[in-house]
Amino acid sequence: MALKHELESGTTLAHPKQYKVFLLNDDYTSMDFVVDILIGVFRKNFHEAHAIMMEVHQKGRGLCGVYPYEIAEMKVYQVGAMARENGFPLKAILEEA
Ligand code: TYC
Repeated sequence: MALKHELESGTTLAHPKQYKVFLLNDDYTSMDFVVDILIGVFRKNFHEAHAIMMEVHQKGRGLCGVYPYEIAEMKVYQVGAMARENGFPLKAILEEA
């Protein structure tokens, strides 16, 4: 739906869909590695990263950020690649926001 200012100004602004990126829990990835991923890939500070990691650990998944599709997809890919390089099964998924 067009925004009010778009209707009033006669312009159409692009507002691409946003995608949520979630980390998934597993039994093997170290807590420290998940915190490092949240800081390095999702730009969280240590406090936020630790809280998200614990939420994933306790609830099964946790929201890491909301991005345009191409950015969300790249973050999912980076998590998978860094996890594989470090021998962990850690996985991220995306979902339409
Ligand atoms: N459950 C893992 C452990 O006990 C920690 C963990 C947290 C793994 C978050 C993945 O996305 C994850 N070592």
